[in-house]
Amino acid sequence: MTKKALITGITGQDGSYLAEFLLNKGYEVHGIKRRSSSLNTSRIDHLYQDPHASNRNLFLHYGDLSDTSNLTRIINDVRPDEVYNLGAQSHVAVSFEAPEYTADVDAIGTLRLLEAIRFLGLEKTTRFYQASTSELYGLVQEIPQKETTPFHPRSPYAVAKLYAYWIAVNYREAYGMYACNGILFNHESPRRGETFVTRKITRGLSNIAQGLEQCLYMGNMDSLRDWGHAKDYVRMQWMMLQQDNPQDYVIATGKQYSVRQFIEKSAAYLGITLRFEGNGVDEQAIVEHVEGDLAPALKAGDVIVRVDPRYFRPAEVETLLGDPSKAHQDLGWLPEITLEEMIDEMMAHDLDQARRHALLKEHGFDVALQVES
Ligand code: NDP
Ligand code: GDR
Repeated sequence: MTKKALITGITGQDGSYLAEFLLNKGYEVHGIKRRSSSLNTSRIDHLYQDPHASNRNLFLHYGDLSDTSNLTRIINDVRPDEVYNLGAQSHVAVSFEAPEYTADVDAIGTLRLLEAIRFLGLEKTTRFYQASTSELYGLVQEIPQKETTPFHPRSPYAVAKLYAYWIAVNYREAYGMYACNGILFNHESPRRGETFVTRKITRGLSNIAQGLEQCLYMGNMDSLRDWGHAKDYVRMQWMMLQQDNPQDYVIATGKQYSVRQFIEKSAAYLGITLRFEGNGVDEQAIVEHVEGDLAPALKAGDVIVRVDPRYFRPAEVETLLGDPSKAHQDLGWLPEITLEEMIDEMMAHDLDQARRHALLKEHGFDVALQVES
């Protein structure tokens, strides 16, 4: 029998990689996408199947985590073997601006899904994965953080995710549901949203190298994170639902770098070395040396990164470092993609985009038409 999976957040970074992964495993994949005024499916367009084609195995349903009847109807129609709840207002800084919406979608949205599964009598057959987060640790109580480390959330996003974490545990204990939490540390890729710090850096530096922008404005560059690759992490999301008993797992690399180090490594891809001067709100990064031809717009002495306090958060999570030993011991999971490989992939992608824009800007569309003819 073909297994059916339902993914909330299929149009997001993780949802797109998970959909690919499950389709490769032979699953019938159903995804919930939101109605928006412009198209929001660019991450999964390569998976799109014509609704008229036979043998389809990818189906998209309009829906929203704030809409109980809609979620209940979709689950009733699909009757999924596995539900992956990846949908969320996932930006920590934005959650300070939209705390109530974040709580509705990230916390109560999770409850709505669990309740729909139970209400439809599927609690013994449908397995549930909850996208929990290292942000739960917030003001960290122990280094590195593992499954038993106490939580201290530091943002409306993290507090909403704390509710979601515990309601998944509660449905497991109260109703015997196969529900589990993946406590995932930051994971990135070329598909990462453009306003998260890693993508902001790889995209910003690529644009600056090609003369499309002058300077990258950053928040707290001392912040320390444990960054992995999204492809490695979605594999573990699936593995967590294939066990005899549901359990919660930390997924991380066990290595930590600062935002400043991420900038240095990304700049190195372009052949640029940087000198950081000042600290706090005065800090800036100055080009020391340019090698090769990947950054034609830059020369020594250019200031390409400055701190802008508007990106500081009302409460910051200064340091996160995960201990993924339980995932390794129980499931044999280890990350396969290194930070350097991931930065290379992100830089190659964003530099390619920047070059295209720079070429079009310089020569106009007419040149492209001439080449075509
Ligand atoms: P993204 O922000 O890339 O994707 C979020 C997805 O949720 C998008 O498909 C988005 O739709 C959808 N969504 C947002 N609001 C709603 C809503 N009201 N109803 C239905 N769907 C909605 O996140 P990631 O892929 O990076 O992360 C996936 C999950 O994992 C999230 O829950 C996130 O909080 C969590 N997480 C992420 C980590 C990371 O480092 N990436 C680490 C730990 C946890 P649209 O495309 O229309 O915006
Ligand atoms: P985070 O990711 O808040 O950890 O949440 P983000 O990339 O936004 O920030 C990481 C760290 O970098 C600092 N920072 C900046 N961040 C952004 N976005 N923009 C800046 O200009 C900037 N300058 C410095 C931040 O202050 C922070 O310390 C991500 C999301 O994917 C969550 O959904 C997920 O739960 C967690 O990772 C684990």
